[in-house]
Amino acid sequence: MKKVMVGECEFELGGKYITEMRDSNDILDDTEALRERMQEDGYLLIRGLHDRNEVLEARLEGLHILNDRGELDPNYPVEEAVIGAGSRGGMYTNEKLPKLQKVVEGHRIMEFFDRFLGGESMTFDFKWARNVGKGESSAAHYDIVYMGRGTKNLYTAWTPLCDISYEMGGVCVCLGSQNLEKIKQTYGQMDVDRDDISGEGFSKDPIEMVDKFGCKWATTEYRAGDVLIFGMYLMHGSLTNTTNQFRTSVDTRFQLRSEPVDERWVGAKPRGHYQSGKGSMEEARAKWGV
Ligand SMILES: O=C(O)CCC(=O)C(=O)O
Repeated sequence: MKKVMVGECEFELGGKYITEMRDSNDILDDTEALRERMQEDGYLLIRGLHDRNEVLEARLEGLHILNDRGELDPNYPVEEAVIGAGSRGGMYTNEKLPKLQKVVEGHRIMEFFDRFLGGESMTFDFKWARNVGKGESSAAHYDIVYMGRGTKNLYTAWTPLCDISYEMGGVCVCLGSQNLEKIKQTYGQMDVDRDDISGEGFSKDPIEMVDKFGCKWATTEYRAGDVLIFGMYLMHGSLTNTTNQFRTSVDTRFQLRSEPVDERWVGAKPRGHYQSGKGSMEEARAKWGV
């Protein structure tokens, strides 16, 4: 059986802790069915929504920046994104990435959201373009705690910028976590800046999401062109990158233009987070009783 790493834990895919996601390409033209699927599964995986070549070009645009910074191993072609000695990867924040913008603000995704949301959609100007290094993963979290000052009818689109194997570690979601009312009413009301609590996530222990909260993880291998869409109250994280190559991906946000917007993430120079996140999540969870 295939083994996958979530954080520090190794699980059998198809076992008690983690299963394979399903895609929604069969219902892609049926907007009502997509909305129902989102309610039911908490996510929509759409294969090949983007033009694969445009996605790969967008990735290369970013990799050249990493290469100029000396973060790639010079013994390999830039496209292989082999991690250089001592390199930490991280996110692009101020760089201009027109090819990336062309994908993540392109007509395919905007039209999808216009239809799915039932009105003119918009996307935050800030894009979370990530280069995830060896041994790294994202801990379980809701997105609402980072971007919840506008409408709650907000969606994340997570876009792999290359083919992402289980070993390279794409996003995994926690099935049923969109219905964990107590967590939504406590952790889900938090704002990392207002409350100055650590933004590192709700839980670094993938086992507790299953054994304590009754959810099951789901993931897949992604291909450049795919997109994974989910709402603000779906607990998610990522598998661990166990390869020597950067896992390149970008996450972006979409909402109706007519609804309130979280001002931290829009404008020519989005303000972003402004607190250091000193407060402990463990203490906050003990107080909330979750
Ligand atoms: O790419 C990752 O590891 C995390 C992405 C994420 O948390 C998100 O898209 O909201």
